[in-house]
Amino acid sequence: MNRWASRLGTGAIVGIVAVASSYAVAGATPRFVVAPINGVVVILTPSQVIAFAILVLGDLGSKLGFALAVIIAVGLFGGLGLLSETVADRSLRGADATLAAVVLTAIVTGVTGFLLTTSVASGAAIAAGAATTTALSRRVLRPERASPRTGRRRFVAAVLGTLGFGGFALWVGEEEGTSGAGPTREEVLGNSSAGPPGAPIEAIQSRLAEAAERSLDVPGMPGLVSENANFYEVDINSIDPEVPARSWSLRVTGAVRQRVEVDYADLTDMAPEHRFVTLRCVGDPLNGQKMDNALWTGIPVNTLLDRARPTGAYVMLRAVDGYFEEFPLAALRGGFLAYGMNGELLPRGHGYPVRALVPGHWGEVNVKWIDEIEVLSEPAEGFWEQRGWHGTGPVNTIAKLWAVNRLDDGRVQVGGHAYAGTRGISAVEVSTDGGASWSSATLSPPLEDDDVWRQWTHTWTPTGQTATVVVRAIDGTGTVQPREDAQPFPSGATGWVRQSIDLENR
Ligand SMILES: Nc1nc2c(c(=O)[nH]1)N[C@H]1C(S)=C(S)[C@@H](COP(=O)(O)O)O[C@H]1N2
Ligand SMILES: [Mo]
Repeated sequence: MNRWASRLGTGAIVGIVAVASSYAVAGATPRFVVAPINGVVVILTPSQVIAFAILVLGDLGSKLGFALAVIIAVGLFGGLGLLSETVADRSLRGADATLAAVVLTAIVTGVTGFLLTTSVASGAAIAAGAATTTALSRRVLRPERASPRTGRRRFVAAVLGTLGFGGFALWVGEEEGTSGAGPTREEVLGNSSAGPPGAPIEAIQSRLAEAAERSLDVPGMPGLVSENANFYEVDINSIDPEVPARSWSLRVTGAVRQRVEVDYADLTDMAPEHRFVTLRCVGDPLNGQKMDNALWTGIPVNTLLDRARPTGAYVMLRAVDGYFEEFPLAALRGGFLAYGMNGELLPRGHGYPVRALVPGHWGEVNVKWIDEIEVLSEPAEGFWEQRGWHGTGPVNTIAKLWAVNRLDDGRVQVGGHAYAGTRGISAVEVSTDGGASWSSATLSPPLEDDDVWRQWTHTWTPTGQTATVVVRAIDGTGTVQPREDAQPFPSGATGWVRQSIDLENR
């Protein structure tokens, strides 16, 4: 093996071990050194690339960004390790040079890791991983001390050792990153301000039971309430911020007569409300799955707005992860600040400790980890609008086709969910002949909230060997779901979901 290949190989191994060590102590938290680098990648990625990634690669887009961040991190720490070695070897000889290389590597990589993550544990783990690897590599990998054969064998051993360590770090890191100590679910959702102790949790349970009862029983079709673990997630960063409830606060700033600030205890001490709210991402493909519904616990945003007395007509919601979205104040008026989700504390991935819910609007303005409501006198652009999206307005009307079943009696059953924000769903129509004729689907009984989806189902006896099913929803104002097809970018997908069913093989 020549000298350069050996050096690059050593650098790569030092980098991998450093990054893996950080993961072992930090897990998928902002203390993992890839997280801040991923944040910079997200900010610097040109909007065309983001649009391409989302449109062409779907979810893969953010995974590619994350993979790029991992590569940058490995390159950074590997490069720092090599640099340290080079400096040491230029100034000293023999054992002194090795000692200097190890110490210098520890200091340089450790300090860099700490500066990136502001975590002593992560910085120390990086230093330890990089320095140990450097020490080992100088004993084991030096080409001048080995014959080509043993050199190759040692290199394979080093690679296997690195992979083994990486696997170990992944396994250890899995355990990290669960929300730290804060008020418990019982303390928060079971607070007694709205009645006897435990009353709010009972109110949640009865509303969830009511929704389960109203769900249509169609095999393969999700119910009216999405489980927290299955609720879709869209984030600008691959690693969610970790925001302790005890240090969280929300400020109302900008064009207001009175600045307002509330902390977690203030918010959760107010009389809670429980609302079903459906969310859908503007990037959701026509028949995609980025649409879900949950029972949220929180307080109306108006409680804070009324205290602040805004003088401007726009708001910019800002969050701990650097995300920001702007839209008319009027849309936020009926909004909600949620800290509970389906009877659990709001999960970290959905905005713990507190998120905004804006009735009838695309998911993107439902800002998670929210820490500021800035009232503006002039309109401005949010994170996604700066990247070409138009996702701050009300949702498009959509009927999904999520289940196709062949019943024992030969009939065909189709079903799905329909959503039109606060306009509501008044009907869903189904065609089984490609749009020539239409019938009304059966709808699930409505949930008693303003911004919720409904389920629909339709069963018929087929005649031919294929059937082309088309579905369209009619919103609460009587408007039929627009027929023209459009991609999600920039204003949300439009068109009617159409699916050809091969009846012979069903
Ligand atoms: N702070 C913050 N809030 C955010 C986002 C984000 O990346 N950061 N993503 C938005 C987008 S695009 C959508 S569709 C919804 C998704 O909410 P969910 O992940 O709880 O489903 O959150 C919105 N709120
Ligand atoms: Mo979104």
